[in-house]
Amino acid sequence: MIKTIFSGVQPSGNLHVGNYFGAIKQWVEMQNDYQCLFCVVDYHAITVKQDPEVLRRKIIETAKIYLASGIDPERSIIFQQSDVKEHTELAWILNCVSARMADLKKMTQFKDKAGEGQDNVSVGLFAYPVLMAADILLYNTDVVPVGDDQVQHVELCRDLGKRFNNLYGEVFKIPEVKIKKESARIMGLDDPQKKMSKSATSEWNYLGLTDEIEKAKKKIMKAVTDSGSEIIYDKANKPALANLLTIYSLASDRSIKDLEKEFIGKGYGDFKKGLAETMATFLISFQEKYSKIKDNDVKEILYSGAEKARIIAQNKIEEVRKKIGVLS
Ligand code: ATP
Ligand code: LTN
Repeated sequence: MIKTIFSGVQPSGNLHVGNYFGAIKQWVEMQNDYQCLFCVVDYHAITVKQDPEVLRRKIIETAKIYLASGIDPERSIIFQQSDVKEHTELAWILNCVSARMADLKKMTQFKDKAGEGQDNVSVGLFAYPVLMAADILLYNTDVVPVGDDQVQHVELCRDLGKRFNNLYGEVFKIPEVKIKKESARIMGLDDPQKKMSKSATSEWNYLGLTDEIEKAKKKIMKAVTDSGSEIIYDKANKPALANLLTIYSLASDRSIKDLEKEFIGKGYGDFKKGLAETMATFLISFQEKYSKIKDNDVKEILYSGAEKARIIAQNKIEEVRKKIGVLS
């Protein structure tokens, strides 16, 4: 039987090459072999403050990025999370019957995002991994392709699913996580110790997929580098260069070894110029596809995606409701 994959991106901030190489690119490659659901997870985005107008815009932009990347709505289901109410319904049920405070307190993303002010962030930010578990469990998902910052959340999803099954019998399929080793964690251009992130405080942290080309080149030229001048991949001693080499290799489809050879005897300046040109070519081609997609077409795709997703989700939630005793 054909296996199912489920994944999603939050419509917050500007999607960057980390999102693309870490997550979306592998979705595109998996479309031939799996039944795919790709969600724009807007109810995850509201765990932190959002401007309603900007959020509306970002939902469309995120779906456009899926399409421009090569997600095919004829083969894959693309939809908006808030359009399928079963996600929040199942999240509530899991909050009550499966999730424990102690599980959620361990989540490193929560600790990072909440920082010192844990008492003042929304309850939603704390409970966010339970909503993510609901997203995944509703669709009998086999595989969840994500970047490595989400691995802990998928593991929690597995635990919540198993705990429910132990209490009520086999209702949920327990999914596997899938990461692409070489691109699972792209680091920030301004700080190679932190992952590239769309909610970064500085725009010099990320290379946005819709960044203006000259700006993107400037970001590369300004990216921090390490001491020394040799172009070699050495993650421990040259983390900034290792990250730039990774991005170069992914954007050009060339091996890191090959790039090291090309830059023997050359310095960071030449290397960055090469990367800036390669990135420009990549972004121009991406943005050409992106700009051709019309908002109204995106809205229709999301609408019909939600109709398809809802059928699967409704079946699962009925089963769950029966098990816990709220459906006669
Ligand atoms: P935010 O900073 O708002 O949390 P984000 O940049 O981490 O956003 P998400 O929407 O949380 O992006 O992530 C979407 C997908 O992209 C997830 O699968 C995530 O693991 C992946 N991803 C995010 N950042 C990176 C990165 N720097 N490298 C590789 N994959 C990433
Ligand atoms: N939490 C994820 C986005 C997300 C997701 C999901 C990913 C929400 N639901 C289900 C995979 C499967 C993030 O912030 N990157």
